[in-house]
Amino acid sequence: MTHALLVIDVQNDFCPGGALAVTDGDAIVPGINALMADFPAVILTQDWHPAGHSSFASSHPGRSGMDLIDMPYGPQVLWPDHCIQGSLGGQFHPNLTIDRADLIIRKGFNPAIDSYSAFFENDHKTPTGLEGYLRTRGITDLTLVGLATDFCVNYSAVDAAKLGFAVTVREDLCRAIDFDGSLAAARQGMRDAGVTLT
Ligand code: VGL
Ligand code: ZN
Repeated sequence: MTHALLVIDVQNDFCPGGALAVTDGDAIVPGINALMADFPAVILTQDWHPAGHSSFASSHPGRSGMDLIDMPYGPQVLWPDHCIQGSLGGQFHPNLTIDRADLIIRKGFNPAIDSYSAFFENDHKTPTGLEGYLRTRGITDLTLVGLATDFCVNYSAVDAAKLGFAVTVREDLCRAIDFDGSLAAARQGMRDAGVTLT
Protein backbone atom coordinates (compact mmCIF):
# COMPACT_ATOMS: atom_id res chain seq x y z
CA MET A 1 0.00 0.00 0.00
CA THR A 2 1.38 3.39 -0.98
CA HIS A 3 -0.34 6.54 0.15
CA ALA A 4 -0.10 9.81 -1.80
CA LEU A 5 -1.08 13.32 -0.81
CA LEU A 6 -3.02 15.04 -3.61
CA VAL A 7 -3.03 18.83 -3.24
CA ILE A 8 -5.80 20.37 -5.32
CA ASP A 9 -5.49 23.84 -6.92
CA VAL A 10 -3.81 25.87 -4.14
CA GLN A 11 -3.39 28.78 -6.55
CA ASN A 12 -3.49 32.56 -6.18
CA ASP A 13 -6.82 32.97 -7.97
CA PHE A 14 -8.54 30.74 -5.37
CA CYS A 15 -7.02 32.65 -2.46
CA PRO A 16 -8.08 36.04 -1.02
CA GLY A 17 -7.43 38.76 -3.60
CA GLY A 18 -7.73 36.26 -6.49
CA ALA A 19 -10.24 36.19 -9.33
CA LEU A 20 -12.26 33.32 -7.84
CA ALA A 21 -11.31 33.78 -4.21
CA VAL A 22 -12.40 31.12 -1.74
CA THR A 23 -12.90 32.51 1.77
CA ASP A 24 -9.77 31.77 3.83
CA GLY A 25 -8.33 29.76 0.94
CA ASP A 26 -4.82 30.70 2.05
CA ALA A 27 -5.40 29.56 5.64
CA ILE A 28 -4.78 25.92 4.70
CA VAL A 29 -1.30 26.45 3.24
CA PRO A 30 0.80 25.97 6.44
CA GLY A 31 -1.13 22.82 7.37
CA ILE A 32 -0.71 21.35 3.89
CA ASN A 33 3.03 22.07 3.92
CA ALA A 34 3.35 20.30 7.29
CA LEU A 35 1.30 17.32 6.12
CA MET A 36 3.63 16.69 3.16
CA ALA A 37 6.21 15.23 5.56
CA ASP A 38 3.83 12.34 6.33
CA PHE A 39 3.56 11.10 2.72
CA PRO A 40 5.99 9.21 0.47
CA ALA A 41 4.40 10.83 -2.59
CA VAL A 42 3.09 14.37 -3.07
CA ILE A 43 1.17 15.41 -6.19
CA LEU A 44 -0.13 18.90 -6.95
CA THR A 45 -2.86 19.88 -9.38
CA GLN A 46 -2.99 23.22 -11.16
CA ASP A 47 -6.12 24.64 -12.81
CA TRP A 48 -4.70 25.91 -16.11
CA HIS A 49 -7.07 27.54 -18.59
CA PRO A 50 -6.32 29.18 -21.92
CA ALA A 51 -7.65 32.76 -22.24
CA GLY A 52 -11.24 32.69 -23.50
CA HIS A 53 -11.94 29.29 -21.91
CA SER A 54 -15.51 28.01 -22.38
CA SER A 55 -16.03 27.88 -18.58
CA PHE A 56 -15.59 31.67 -18.34
CA ALA A 57 -18.75 33.79 -18.26
CA SER A 58 -16.85 36.34 -20.37
CA SER A 59 -16.85 33.82 -23.24
CA HIS A 60 -20.67 33.78 -23.31
CA PRO A 61 -22.15 37.18 -24.21
CA GLY A 62 -25.07 38.09 -21.97
CA ARG A 63 -24.06 35.67 -19.23
CA SER A 64 -22.61 36.48 -15.85
CA GLY A 65 -20.56 34.64 -13.26
CA MET A 66 -22.18 31.62 -11.56
CA ASP A 67 -24.84 31.22 -14.31
CA LEU A 68 -25.49 27.60 -15.22
CA ILE A 69 -25.41 26.71 -18.94
CA ASP A 70 -25.85 23.54 -20.98
CA MET A 71 -22.69 22.36 -22.66
CA PRO A 72 -22.50 19.34 -25.01
CA TYR A 73 -21.11 17.36 -22.03
CA GLY A 74 -23.74 18.53 -19.52
CA PRO A 75 -24.44 21.48 -17.21
CA GLN A 76 -21.57 23.87 -16.55
CA VAL A 77 -21.25 26.71 -14.04
CA LEU A 78 -19.82 29.87 -15.62
CA TRP A 79 -16.92 31.33 -13.65
CA PRO A 80 -15.06 34.61 -13.67
CA ASP A 81 -11.84 34.43 -15.72
CA HIS A 82 -9.35 32.56 -13.50
CA CYS A 83 -6.14 30.55 -13.57
CA ILE A 84 -5.18 31.68 -17.05
CA GLN A 85 -2.05 29.97 -18.34
CA GLY A 86 1.01 32.03 -17.46
CA SER A 87 -0.86 34.50 -15.24
CA LEU A 88 0.04 35.32 -11.64
CA GLY A 89 -3.42 34.06 -10.62
CA GLY A 90 -2.60 30.67 -12.05
CA GLN A 91 0.59 30.33 -10.00
CA PHE A 92 0.60 28.35 -6.78
CA HIS A 93 0.23 30.30 -3.53
CA PRO A 94 3.73 31.66 -2.86
CA ASN A 95 3.93 29.90 0.53
CA LEU A 96 2.99 26.45 -0.78
CA THR A 97 5.96 24.07 -0.67
CA ILE A 98 6.04 23.06 -4.31
CA ASP A 99 9.54 21.59 -4.06
CA ARG A 100 8.13 18.44 -2.45
CA ALA A 101 5.92 17.68 -5.48
CA ASP A 102 6.77 14.53 -7.43
CA LEU A 103 4.26 15.52 -10.09
CA ILE A 104 2.35 18.66 -10.99
CA ILE A 105 -0.66 17.83 -13.14
CA ARG A 106 -2.44 20.59 -15.02
CA LYS A 107 -6.08 20.46 -16.01
CA GLY A 108 -8.68 22.60 -17.74
CA PHE A 109 -6.40 23.30 -20.71
CA ASN A 110 -8.93 22.01 -23.27
CA PRO A 111 -10.71 25.20 -24.44
CA ALA A 112 -14.05 23.41 -24.93
CA ILE A 113 -14.29 21.34 -21.73
CA ASP A 114 -13.79 22.31 -18.09
CA SER A 115 -11.99 19.90 -15.77
CA TYR A 116 -12.80 20.05 -12.08
CA SER A 117 -11.48 16.56 -11.44
CA ALA A 118 -7.80 15.66 -11.43
CA PHE A 119 -8.78 12.41 -13.20
CA PHE A 120 -11.31 13.27 -15.93
CA GLU A 121 -12.48 16.37 -17.74
CA ASN A 122 -16.09 17.42 -17.11
CA ASP A 123 -17.32 15.08 -19.86
CA HIS A 124 -16.42 12.37 -17.29
CA LYS A 125 -14.62 10.52 -20.12
CA THR A 126 -11.44 12.32 -21.18
CA PRO A 127 -8.64 11.19 -18.85
CA THR A 128 -5.95 13.52 -17.54
CA GLY A 129 -3.49 10.63 -17.22
CA LEU A 130 -3.30 10.81 -13.42
CA GLU A 131 -4.87 7.38 -12.92
CA GLY A 132 -2.16 5.70 -14.98
CA TYR A 133 0.56 7.61 -13.16
CA LEU A 134 -0.75 6.56 -9.75
CA ARG A 135 -1.26 2.92 -10.73
CA THR A 136 2.16 2.53 -12.32
CA ARG A 137 3.69 3.92 -9.10
CA GLY A 138 1.70 1.41 -7.03
CA ILE A 139 -0.26 4.13 -5.25
CA THR A 140 -3.46 2.74 -3.75
CA ASP A 141 -4.47 5.31 -1.15
CA LEU A 142 -5.04 9.03 -1.55
CA THR A 143 -5.50 11.88 0.90
CA LEU A 144 -6.92 15.04 -0.69
CA VAL A 145 -6.57 18.62 0.50
CA GLY A 146 -6.97 21.99 -1.21
CA LEU A 147 -9.46 24.16 -3.09
CA ALA A 148 -12.29 24.12 -3.48
CA THR A 149 -13.97 21.47 -1.31
CA ASP A 150 -17.23 21.52 -3.26
CA PHE A 151 -15.78 21.60 -6.80
CA CYS A 152 -12.31 20.36 -7.66
CA VAL A 153 -11.68 18.46 -4.41
CA ASN A 154 -15.14 16.91 -4.57
CA TYR A 155 -14.93 15.84 -8.24
CA SER A 156 -11.40 14.49 -7.76
CA ALA A 157 -12.33 12.55 -4.62
CA VAL A 158 -15.44 10.99 -6.15
CA ASP A 159 -13.60 9.98 -9.34
CA ALA A 160 -10.72 8.52 -7.32
CA ALA A 161 -13.13 6.46 -5.20
CA LYS A 162 -14.97 5.24 -8.33
CA LEU A 163 -11.61 4.18 -9.79
CA GLY A 164 -10.99 2.05 -6.69
CA PHE A 165 -8.54 4.16 -4.72
CA ALA A 166 -9.04 4.42 -0.94
CA VAL A 167 -9.80 8.11 -0.53
CA THR A 168 -9.72 10.45 2.47
CA VAL A 169 -10.55 14.17 2.31
CA ARG A 170 -9.06 16.29 5.10
CA GLU A 171 -11.84 18.85 5.35
CA ASP A 172 -9.81 20.95 7.78
CA LEU A 173 -7.27 21.47 5.00
CA CYS A 174 -9.87 22.38 2.36
CA ARG A 175 -12.04 25.46 1.88
CA ALA A 176 -15.30 25.71 -0.07
CA ILE A 177 -16.92 28.11 -2.54
CA ASP A 178 -20.31 27.02 -1.13
CA PHE A 179 -22.93 28.60 -3.36
CA ASP A 180 -26.47 27.32 -3.77
CA GLY A 181 -25.99 24.40 -1.38
CA SER A 182 -22.94 23.13 -3.26
CA LEU A 183 -20.98 22.23 -0.13
CA ALA A 184 -23.74 20.13 1.45
CA ALA A 185 -24.33 18.35 -1.88
CA ALA A 186 -20.63 17.72 -2.32
CA ARG A 187 -20.25 16.25 1.19
CA GLN A 188 -23.19 13.93 0.59
CA GLY A 189 -21.89 12.92 -2.84
CA MET A 190 -18.43 12.16 -1.48
CA ARG A 191 -19.87 10.07 1.37
CA ASP A 192 -22.10 8.17 -1.08
CA ALA A 193 -19.04 7.40 -3.22
CA GLY A 194 -17.25 5.91 -0.21
CA VAL A 195 -14.89 8.82 0.49
CA THR A 196 -13.82 9.22 4.13
CA LEU A 197 -14.24 12.80 5.35
CA THR A 198 -12.14 13.76 8.35
C1 VGL B 1 -12.33 25.24 -9.40
C2 VGL B 1 -14.12 26.35 -10.27
C3 VGL B 1 -13.49 26.50 -11.47
C4 VGL B 1 -11.71 24.56 -8.22
C5 VGL B 1 -11.66 25.37 -10.60
O1 VGL B 1 -10.46 24.44 -8.16
O2 VGL B 1 -12.48 24.10 -7.34
N1 VGL B 1 -13.56 25.72 -9.25
N2 VGL B 1 -12.25 26.02 -11.63
ZN1 ZN C 1 -11.17 26.49 -13.39
